[in-house]
Amino acid sequence: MTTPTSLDFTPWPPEYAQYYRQQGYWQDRTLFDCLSATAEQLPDAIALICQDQQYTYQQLRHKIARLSAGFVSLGLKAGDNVVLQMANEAEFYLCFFALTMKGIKPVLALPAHRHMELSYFCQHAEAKAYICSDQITGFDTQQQALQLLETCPSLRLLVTSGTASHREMTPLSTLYSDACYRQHGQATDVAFYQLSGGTTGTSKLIPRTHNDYVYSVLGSIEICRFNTETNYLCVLPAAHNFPLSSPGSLGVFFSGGTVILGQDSSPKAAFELIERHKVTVSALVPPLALLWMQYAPSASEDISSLELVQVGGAKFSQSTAQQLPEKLHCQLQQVFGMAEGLVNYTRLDDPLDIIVSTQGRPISPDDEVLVVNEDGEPVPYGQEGKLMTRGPYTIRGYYRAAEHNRRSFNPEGFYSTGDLVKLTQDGNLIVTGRDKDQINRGGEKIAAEEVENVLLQHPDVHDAALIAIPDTFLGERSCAIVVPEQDKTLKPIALKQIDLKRFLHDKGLAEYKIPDQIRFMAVLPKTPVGKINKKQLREQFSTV
Ligand code: AMP
Ligand code: DBH
Repeated sequence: MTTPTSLDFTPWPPEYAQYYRQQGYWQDRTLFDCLSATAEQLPDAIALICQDQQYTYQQLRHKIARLSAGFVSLGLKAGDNVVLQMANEAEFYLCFFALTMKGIKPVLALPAHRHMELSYFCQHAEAKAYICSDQITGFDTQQQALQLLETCPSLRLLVTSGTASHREMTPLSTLYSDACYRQHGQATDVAFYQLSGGTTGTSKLIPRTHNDYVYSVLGSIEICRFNTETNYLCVLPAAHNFPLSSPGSLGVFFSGGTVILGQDSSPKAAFELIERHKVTVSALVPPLALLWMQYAPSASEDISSLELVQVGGAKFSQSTAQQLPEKLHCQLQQVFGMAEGLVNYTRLDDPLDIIVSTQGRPISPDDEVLVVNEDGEPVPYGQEGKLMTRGPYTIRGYYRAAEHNRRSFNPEGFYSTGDLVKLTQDGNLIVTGRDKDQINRGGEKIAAEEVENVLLQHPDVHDAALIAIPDTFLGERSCAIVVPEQDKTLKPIALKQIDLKRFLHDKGLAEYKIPDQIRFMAVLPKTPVGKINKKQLREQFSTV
């Protein structure tokens, strides 16, 4: 077998592709085909509600076809990459489908990303356009766009969903042309890029094909029983893999329900939407679930329409999971997924103890799951090991990351998730820990190395390590241990937490990656082979 080195996209080996097709997982339908199928069956059903806007399926499809023609008239074409950064607004879905139907591949940046992340995405993907929202609180995306234009030579176009405040910006509203339903590319092609939480210096781009993504959504619809009666409230960032595809908004669009897009995830705002639109299901990260549960007993809103709350993105503690059904008067589903592919669900008819104590089992009978020890050998049921996986919707390689791919995928194509799990006899997974150098801050992933590298750029920082500290609300928060440089008298330079945080902020690092705490040390402890001993640091700092 040859290991891909410079390929942008590592395809599944032909025998796997053939098998996945034979099994009916890959149906050779594009994302837009699936939306169109619903629009044909239920043209007048409400697809999307966002603030005072509302679209039927027919309207949504038509608007997408008009926008896609506009993107093409701007000179974008099949094979081009763009960076898409949107708040929770209808335009996100319009752009997502309009681009992917023409073979233009968006990198799905999150609203929290800032210059450091965005410029990396633009450069790494040689993006032709930055398409942004005007509604990201506290962030001037148009100013950001101009900065990107200066630093990213490939960028030619800047598009905003708002009113253009600079002549370099094109308003999205001017792009709607005569509807063009013609698609470019095939279902086997990469449709867009998701982002990994990352473990190394930068987050990785995850190429998802129409075929594999559509299957992950259709499989999820069946498990979560989404149908025409589903009213799904999306309050997590719409582009994130969980609310987009598990089954998420795409699951709704492919099954004929209604997406209610919320801008404010706080319980009061969300409960108002639940009451007004008779929401039946929503997806939350654990800290948000906790907030909703705390608010519910005193809520004046009627949330009795809620049937199912999905919780995922980070470990949901068993004791909190136990309380969710009675606090929110609905069913709980745990979701353990990753933008690279594999998604696990507890099933709706599982006994309550499975739902509260496990993170569920894979979508597909052909998701291959291995739990292995240090030597790569499978461990017995119930024993902790590293989770590796391969399957019909799990990528075989990141985009343009040959070296990283050699570490993250074994020669048989299994992806090393970096999660430590136990597999129960009945096939459910329990997440027990992690062997990747990452902090999971309430579902937001932070690659320790990325933050350390930026800290090291400070002239007075000699060494730095980012570690996870247990946190009752977030699950984990981040703590940077910093070794200051010495002055001429060999005394450590006095550094202030606030100045270092500002430094990281000014470097353009996303806010959620800025350490919650910073502690100082004269020297970092090392392991016998000379690596920073993070285990020791975690033990030392976990109680402060
Ligand atoms: P990413 O690769 O950035 O999409 O993040 C996926 C990672 O989030 C997984 O590999 C896990 O580490 C973590 N994760 C997602 N869902 C859960 C869950 N329900 N319980 C524990 N960890 C989770
Ligand atoms: O954390 C994740 O990335 C995640 C969680 C739940 C995910 O990608 C998913 C479901 O699809």
